[in-house]
Amino acid sequence: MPHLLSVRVCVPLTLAALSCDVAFAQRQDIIFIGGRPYARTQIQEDLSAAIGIGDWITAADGVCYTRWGGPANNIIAYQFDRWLRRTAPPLDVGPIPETSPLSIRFRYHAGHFWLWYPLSGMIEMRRVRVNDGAVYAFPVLGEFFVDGTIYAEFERERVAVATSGHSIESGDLGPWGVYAQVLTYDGVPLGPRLHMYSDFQESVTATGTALDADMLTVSHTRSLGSADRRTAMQHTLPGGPAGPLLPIGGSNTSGGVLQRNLDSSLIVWTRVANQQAAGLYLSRYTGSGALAEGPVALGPRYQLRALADGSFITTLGGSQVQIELYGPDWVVIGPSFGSAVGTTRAIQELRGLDFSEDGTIWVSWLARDGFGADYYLTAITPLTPGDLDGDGRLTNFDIDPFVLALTNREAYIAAFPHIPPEAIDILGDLNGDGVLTNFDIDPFVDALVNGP
Ligand SMILES: [Ca+2]
Ligand SMILES: [Ca+2]
Repeated sequence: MPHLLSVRVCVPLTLAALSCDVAFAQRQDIIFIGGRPYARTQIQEDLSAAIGIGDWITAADGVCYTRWGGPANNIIAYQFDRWLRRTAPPLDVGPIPETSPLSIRFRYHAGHFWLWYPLSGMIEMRRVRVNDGAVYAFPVLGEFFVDGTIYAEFERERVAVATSGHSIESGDLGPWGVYAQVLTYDGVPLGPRLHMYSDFQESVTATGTALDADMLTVSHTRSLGSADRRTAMQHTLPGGPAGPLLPIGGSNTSGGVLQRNLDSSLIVWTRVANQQAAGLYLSRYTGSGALAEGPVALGPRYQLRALADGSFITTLGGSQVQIELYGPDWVVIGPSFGSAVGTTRAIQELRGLDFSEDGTIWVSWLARDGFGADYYLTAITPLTPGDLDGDGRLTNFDIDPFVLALTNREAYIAAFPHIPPEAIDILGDLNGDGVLTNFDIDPFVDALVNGP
């Protein structure tokens, strides 16, 4: 059995020889969520041109990658900016692991794709980077593990990994348990692999992990017979020992740590075990594990993605893709909104969802009926006053586009074809009268110098 850590070299992989200049059928409109304007951009997959847009989404820094199983059994990643422009050719990021596709986790972080997954008898993690058109894969973790489950979280050049299953130590099957370890991005352990919890009935599964400067947190759910589950978290220093079990929720609760926030608080999700429709709950714990807020009942909600300030998006069920946005105070912002700018098929299904730090919401979804299905990717991008170059921030690079939009709107539209013309008066209106005029010049300069 190959051991990834024994191959510590960069492996150049071939670039997928697919063109990236095929125009997607694109639709765009402007929606308001809680009074704030967003551009909603939708593109449709073009299978006749042999180009997909992928399904699972990972987004950060205003960049979105989608993942698709390519024809040669490799994972193909597609890169888009916040206006759904393709900013790189399709990338072949390596073979699909021989495991359930549902168990492959995929994240874009710190300029790398990260993939982690259990295999038969192994757990593996690798990161993949693109440089001058060449693709390099770096192994991060490869450990013998039977029936493993793996979660990972990233923090300041470190990755925290929580696993459950049978560890294999020196060729011997260890006890079933939950384990945790902190590694560098190159896979160098920063401490021992910690044995967090054991259960000889094989009834405990890791459900999440979080890391900050000196605290590693692992959550897990135990099955106490057929009708009861208990969820708990444990804190530890990266060097151990594992802390006591801190119960999360009551009886028959499944759940886990979703993430650690900028203020070191922890967001934890729970639901009554095996009752998806009974609803999702969120709680906030202090860094030391005391319940600070919640559980807040969200009702029947399905996907959940949060930002480090505590704001999050979640999805409703039903025959249309509907999303809700909550602020850092966990108060819902406006009514729910859809991912579709337009489709001719009646039933919509969510495929992938993410939320990036610039506030953009990314959705891959399909629309189907008795005759077929169409695949779409939508970006719902906040419109920031003064951000005339559309990168999400007001900076000196917006001065020339602001002047252009003010003095020659036709030329601005030609220079920024990805920004909908209806957005110009939203982006350029700094004095709040709804249109871009000379009266916005002074407030624009003021916002540039002093902040919005
Ligand atoms: Ca800008
Ligand atoms: Ca104005």
